[in-house]
Amino acid sequence: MTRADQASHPSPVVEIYMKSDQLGSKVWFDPVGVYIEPGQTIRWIVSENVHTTTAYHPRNSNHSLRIPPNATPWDSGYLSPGEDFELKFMIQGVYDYYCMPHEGAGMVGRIIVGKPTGPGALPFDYYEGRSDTKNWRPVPPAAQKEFPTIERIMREKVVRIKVGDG
Ligand SMILES: [Cu+2]
Repeated sequence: MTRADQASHPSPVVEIYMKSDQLGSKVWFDPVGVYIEPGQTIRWIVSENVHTTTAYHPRNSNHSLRIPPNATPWDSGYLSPGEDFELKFMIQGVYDYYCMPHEGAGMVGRIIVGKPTGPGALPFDYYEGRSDTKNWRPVPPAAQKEFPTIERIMREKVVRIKVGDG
């Protein structure tokens, strides 16, 4: 690959930091919303506290499906400061994920790979009333409101939560 080729291609790895304030009362993914192209890799890195990155998928403790149906769900397990977890995304769509200990505190994130399609693009209650999804756990209200909209991620490509302005 020539230097010019490299410059015209997106960076192969995009980093998302897993953050916490000193008291652990505020926890978040930074950035909270990211747009990438198929073939790019996300690397989650813990800055403070202990976190997971876990896909919204029934295989992860019956959480509702909010990644493309043919994509493989992930769960990093608990990660400590300095540890990281990497995943390469090949299938287009919206991927919603959470931090296991902090989902109720609203620590969630959204990745869009190419086209913003799939269950992650649907309302949070899209599956209600279906018999095969009876045991699915809904996204908690505190988490629902932390997801950046698809429109905003498509427009800005990288969306960060502002911390400290109340
Ligand atoms: Cu967390």
